[in-house]
This record gives sequence, C-alpha cells and structure tokens, in this order.
Amino acid sequence: MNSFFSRLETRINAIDSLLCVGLDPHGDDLPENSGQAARDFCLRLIEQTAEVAAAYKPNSAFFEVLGPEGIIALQEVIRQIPEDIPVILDIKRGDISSTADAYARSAFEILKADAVTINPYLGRDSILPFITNPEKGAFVLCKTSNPGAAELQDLVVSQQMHSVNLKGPNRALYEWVADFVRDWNIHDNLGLVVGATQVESLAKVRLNDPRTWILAPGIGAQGGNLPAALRAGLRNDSMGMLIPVSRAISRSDDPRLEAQKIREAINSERFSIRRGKQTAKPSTLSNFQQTIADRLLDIGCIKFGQFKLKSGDISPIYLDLRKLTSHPDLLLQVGRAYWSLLEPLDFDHLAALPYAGMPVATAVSLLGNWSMVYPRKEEKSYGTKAQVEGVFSEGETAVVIDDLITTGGSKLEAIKKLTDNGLIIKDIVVLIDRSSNAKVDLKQLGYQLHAFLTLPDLLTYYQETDLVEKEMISRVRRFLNGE
Ligand code: NUP
Repeated sequence: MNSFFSRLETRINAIDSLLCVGLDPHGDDLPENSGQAARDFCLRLIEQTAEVAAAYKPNSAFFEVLGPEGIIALQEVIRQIPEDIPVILDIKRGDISSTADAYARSAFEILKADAVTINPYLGRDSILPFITNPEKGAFVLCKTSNPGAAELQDLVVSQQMHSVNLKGPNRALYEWVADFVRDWNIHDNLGLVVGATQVESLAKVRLNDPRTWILAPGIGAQGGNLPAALRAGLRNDSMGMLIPVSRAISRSDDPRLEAQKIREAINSERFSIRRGKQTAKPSTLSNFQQTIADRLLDIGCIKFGQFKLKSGDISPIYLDLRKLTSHPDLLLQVGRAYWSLLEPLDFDHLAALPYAGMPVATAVSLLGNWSMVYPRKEEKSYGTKAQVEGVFSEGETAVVIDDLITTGGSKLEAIKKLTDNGLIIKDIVVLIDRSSNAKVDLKQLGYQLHAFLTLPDLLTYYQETDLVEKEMISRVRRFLNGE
C-alpha cells in the first residue's frame, strides 16, 4: 500500500521541491467565465510548472462558481495532472459523519483527488471519513493565513473546557487543534494547514509536533515571509512543509520561471537549515506509534537498567504498562491505538485479561462502544460462581485484549477459560509484542495476534532518535536473543 504522505515524499525527493502549485482560476484572470476557460487556464499552468510541482492544489471554489461545467472542468483538470504528482483539493469541508462520508467520496472517488483540506470544528467523527483510506490524505485547518484568523483560532481555551485531558492549560484554540490532529492521526495521513503568514504559530506547532506535514499557504499575494515561515515550520530533515502558491505564479509574466524561482528560494532556505541541523533519519515507526513510544519512555512504562525478573534472571529492560492508569491522557491515546487494530475485526465482545489488560480494554470499550467481558483470575466460590464476568451468550465472539505478549502462555490459559464458557476466540490484540515466537505459535493454534508495537521496532526507534544509549540497546538485544 502506498500511503498519501509516502507518495508525496517520493515526489518531493524525485524533483527536490516543496512547492505546491495552486490552481485557482480567478474570474478576473479568465478571458470569459466558462468551464472551458478555467480548464485551459489550469492546463496551461500545469504544462508550465509540472517539472517543479511537488503537488497541485486546485481550489474548488473557483470551479464551483462556474456551475456544473466548472465541476466538469475541475474533474478534467485533475485527470490531466501527471499520475506521480499528488493533488490536494482545497474544499475545507466539515460535517456530520454521514455527510462527511459523501464529501469524501465525492473528492476521492468522483473527482479523484489524493488529499483534501478539512475543517476540524465538528470533531473527530467528522474527520474519520476522510482518513479511513491511508492512500488518501487530509490537511486540517489549524491556523489560517487570513487577517481574521486570530478572531476564533487564537481564543484561549482552558483545559477544563473540553473533555479530553491533553497537556497544558490556557492554550490557543489552534494549538488544541494541532494536538487533536495528532490524536486523530491513527492512519498517518493527516496534516495541518498553518498559514505562511503566521510565523509564530508555525513555530509553536512545529515545536509541539516535530513530524506532522504542514500545508502553508500565504506566500506571494498574501505577503507571507518565505524564509521566516520555512525556518519556523520545517522539520529537522528539511521536509514536513508544503508551500502552496497560486496567484504569484499564475499572474506572473512567466509562470514557469516564477515557479522555478520559488522552488529555488525554498530550497536555499532548506539547505541552510539542513547544514545547521542534524538530519533526522526516517523512522521505522508511524507518527502515531512514535508519539506513544515517546510517552511510554517518558512515564517509565519502559525502563532500561537492571531488573530482577520472577525467574531470577537480571533483565536490562522492564515493561510495565500498569502505570498507564496514572496518566489518563496517555491511556486514552493507547485506547485509540487498540481501536485502530480492532476496527477492522469482527467480534461481539472485548475480553480483557486481568489485571493489566483491564484498564486499557475499558478505555477501548468506551471509545468503540464495544461490550466487555473478563475471565476471573480466581474462580468465585460463592454466588454465581462465574468464571467469566459480563453479559454474553454461547457462540458469540470475543477478542482477547492484553497489554503485552511474551510467549503467549497466559493468553492460552485465559482463552481456555473463555472458550469453556462458550465464547469463540479468533484474535488477540496487545500494545507490545516482545516478539519471541508468540505470533507464529498462536497462528498454528488458529489465533491471530495483532500488536501495535513490537519490542525490536521500539528498540530501533529509541536508538535512531538517541532516546536510549546505543550500548544499552545492544545489551537489551543480546538479552532478548538469549546471549
Ligand atoms: O489559510 C489558508 N489560506 C489560504 O490562502 C488556507 C487556504 N486553503 N488558503 C488557500 O490557498 C486559498 O483559498 C487559495 O486557494 C490559496 C492561496 O492563494 P494565493 O494567495 O497563493 O493566491
């Protein structure tokens, strides 16, 4: 599968450009107000700029205003854009999920755009229809380039005013939006719109989020300062920002030359930044996995040092996900991680394994509105004498939820209890697979293991990012290999 951002990065690397050419056929610039004129305007622009365009961004408004023939022109323009250049359709949609789903289908299936711009005002369920297909992407309006942006987007919102306990009180609404987008970005295909005219906001957003792609309009006609915007918003690897420019290119005497000049101006800033900063290596983990990996280390769910195990062995690593209950914000994000693995599965109940699996399964149950059961650790010797708590019927399916897996032995014990009570088990979902051979062994017994992270991938990530010393990582690897 080729995700939207990996296709975008392939194109950017192939032509070494972060320029996104805007296709905005303003009425003033057309010889007549017709679909044909808009189409010709855009096709000429594409012909002149295709060599330096990392992406194209048609704004739907200028086509819609021409009536049905404008829409047909838009469809035709997108069809004519070379296959390897992603198309971001600027539509700024936002609606209840059933309507958002129709908007998404219209943009992706009818108009064949690769990504869209969307409005976050309606919340998570309005975003999901645009991001369920990882091959398509969406950029969420965070801080827009226009003078009136501050009116709502800079409103200070205190922590108590919203239901999700994310970090830090009293932050501007746009900063909350950036945080929510990190949280919603379960398929790694969400970016942000932060205007190139908003240098301070670009810097704040980038500081809090070293990875997310930013679409930054406002260069040219709106007067944004290109070097300042790039210095504030680029990632350490001099990627992570796409600069859309419409009028400054389309209205110049020589659009081809102008597009080349802007690309060069962007690149000279990128290279001076690259010289000054250490180049970050691409990671094995997705953005969402990295966020969770960072926090797990931060709060001591993953520890490096010397730990005495039950077996008496001394281990250089210790995983303890029980600490999650003391960090409800992370527990919620972890819940979303499980949710992303559970969503494609077919089941009637979650089956939480006591004790460590129970808080995470409760979080997931609340997120997905899924019923939960749990096998008791010790059988009840009185009352119902139940072995499995919760309401279920024989023949129903349950997914086993636990925090970690090492050998799979404790999962099999629990599965026996669940199946003895009439439940059918096909899948097991955990946050971290310590990766002995559990996945293969369980598969042979007919169970599918789904893990959000594996310990070897985590170790590689901590090494790449220098979060843990190389020598310690090697020691853990030797320990895991039984050396
Ligand atoms: O914050 C935004 N500012 C902005 O200008 C978000 C946008 N999507 N845009 C769009 O980018 C705007 O609607 C237009 O299509 C383009 C900027 O055009 P120009 O100023 O480069 O001509």
